[in-house]
Amino acid sequence: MRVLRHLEERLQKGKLHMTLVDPEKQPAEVASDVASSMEDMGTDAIMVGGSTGVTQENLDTTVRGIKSVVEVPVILFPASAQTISEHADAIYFMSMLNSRTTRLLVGEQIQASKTVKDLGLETISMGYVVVEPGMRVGEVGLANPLPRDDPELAVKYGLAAEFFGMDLFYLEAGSGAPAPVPLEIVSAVGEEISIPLVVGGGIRNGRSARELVEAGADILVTGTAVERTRDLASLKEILDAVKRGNR
Ligand code: 1GP
Repeated sequence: MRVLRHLEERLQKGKLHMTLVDPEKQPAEVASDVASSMEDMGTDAIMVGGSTGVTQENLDTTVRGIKSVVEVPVILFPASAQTISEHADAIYFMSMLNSRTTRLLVGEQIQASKTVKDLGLETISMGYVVVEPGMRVGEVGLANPLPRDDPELAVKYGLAAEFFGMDLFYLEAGSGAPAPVPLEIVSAVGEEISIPLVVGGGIRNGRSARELVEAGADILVTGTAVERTRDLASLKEILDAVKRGNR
């Protein structure tokens, strides 16, 4: 089944969790173990990508390793057109809507388009907005980070993504952010847009996860909590908070 359709069907039943694995941060065997334990805990997809340090080799070996041990979809979360793996199930065809450079708005996507087609990768189009503090991705992406006290601007970005026909809208506080995207922003955007709202960056415990899904996030992404803690208890707490109330 196509990945987007699979995710949409699961979203009919409730909220989703995705695990972000950065190929630079650990060898492929470790990444595969992490992905496999996250699948056992109920994660709905594995995203593979990172802002820096992703090479064709570490990407391919990581994606292949993960694919060999999980059944959930493996989706590329690309930083540029340079590193795309044919072994993934799909790729986020994403635009950083608040980047100051046309390179991340549309330039990398133009460079990548023919390769993506030739590899037969499913594309899932996604509007991506970096929220303060933005961390590394905000810096390398030359973002004008969305102010944490401006839910109205966030809504405008979300609606623009929807009206462009994008499949998903992602609010990103940045990997390793000290706090997730503010709840006021999540609830304002969640109320206005009709495409699924993805929220990531700085989600470390069950309480944050629960508050974000209650505020209106449809899909939560965690990366650092997975890498850093390997603390099964807090990861389980996050998964349980996301899945609570799912049918
Ligand atoms: C990064 O939002 C994700 O794109 C994950 O962030 O590493 O802080 O969980 P964390």
